[in-house]
Amino acid sequence: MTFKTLGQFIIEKQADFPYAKGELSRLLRDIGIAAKIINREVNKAGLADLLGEYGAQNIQGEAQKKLDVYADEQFIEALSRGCECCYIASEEHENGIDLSKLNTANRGKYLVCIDPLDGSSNIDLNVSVGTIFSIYRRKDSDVPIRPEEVLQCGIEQVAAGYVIYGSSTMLVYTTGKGVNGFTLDPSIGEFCLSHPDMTIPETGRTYSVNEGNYLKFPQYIKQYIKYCQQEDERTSRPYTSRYIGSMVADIHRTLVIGGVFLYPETSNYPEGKLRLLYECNPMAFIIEQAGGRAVTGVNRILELKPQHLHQRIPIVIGSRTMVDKVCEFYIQESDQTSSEVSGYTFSG
Ligand code: AHM
Ligand code: MG
Repeated sequence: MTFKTLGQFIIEKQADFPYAKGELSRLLRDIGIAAKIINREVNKAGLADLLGEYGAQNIQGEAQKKLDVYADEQFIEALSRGCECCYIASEEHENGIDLSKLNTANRGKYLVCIDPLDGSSNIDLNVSVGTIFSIYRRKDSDVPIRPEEVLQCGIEQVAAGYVIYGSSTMLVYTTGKGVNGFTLDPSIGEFCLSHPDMTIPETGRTYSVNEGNYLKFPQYIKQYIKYCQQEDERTSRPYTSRYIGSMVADIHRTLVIGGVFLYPETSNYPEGKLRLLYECNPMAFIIEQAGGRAVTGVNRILELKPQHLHQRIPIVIGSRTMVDKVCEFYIQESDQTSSEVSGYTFSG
């Protein structure tokens, strides 16, 4: 049986973009290469002294793991080598990295936002972790880059994807024309097309939320969780609860079998925990492209105008009818509390 490799697939799809001269294809290929290198290290982390803390904190005040730092270095190196990307915003860095300052020949047309190793608190436990990336196009690549250029709305993403380092390693991405998944064949070291044209089921039977935070959730989330737990044959309730605590793994399951993933605002994280640029926008783009929906509670994530690099937001994402149901509870609560709205700035 012959499989199409990621490289072949990317080249075939290049023709879908009228402006494409191969840069985006090369950028996606570079990301694929970095993912393979990280996969190699994740697989042997226990043997190669790559587990545990690095001994520093990132901008979020979170302890960095050795693999967080390793993955971050690999992506920056891979993206710096080609000249397609001129600016990187990484979850691990306070400020964006202007690659045109490191290499004056770099006139790259693309900006990349990346969470190099998401869910890294799971890494020492041999639980799936992932990489999440998002690519934007510069408005004008002839003028020097300004850091604010990376604060584009999610609808402007030209590509987004994730890599899941799980029982097998997969790369799933979209360029706005559907979602395709590739599984790494370790015998040939290539990502091969295994999940063409992925679509998320219209509804599911799984809800995914850190229920340990239940008492800290807003009322509409508590009500939705109770709704999930109630018996109702017609809607296949009670739903099953599944939460890995690794966004990539939780979203991957949600994409494949349907369901809903929620990380709402809590009293510990009043704005939500997950980051708009590195986590929520790319996942929202993928899930919408697969036919699902992604909101903050009621507002579409892809239309939020980012305020700063490390902005966090609440997220409800997954099968359309399940997200719709959460929105119903949100609206009911807002009606009760005199239409209080979230205070985010929107593009439209
Ligand atoms: P990270 O980027 O520091 O790894 O944090 C993000 C992770 C997500 O993968 C996951 O969905 C979430 O944090 C889990 O948080 P919690 O442990 O609070 O449930
Ligand atoms: Mg993360």
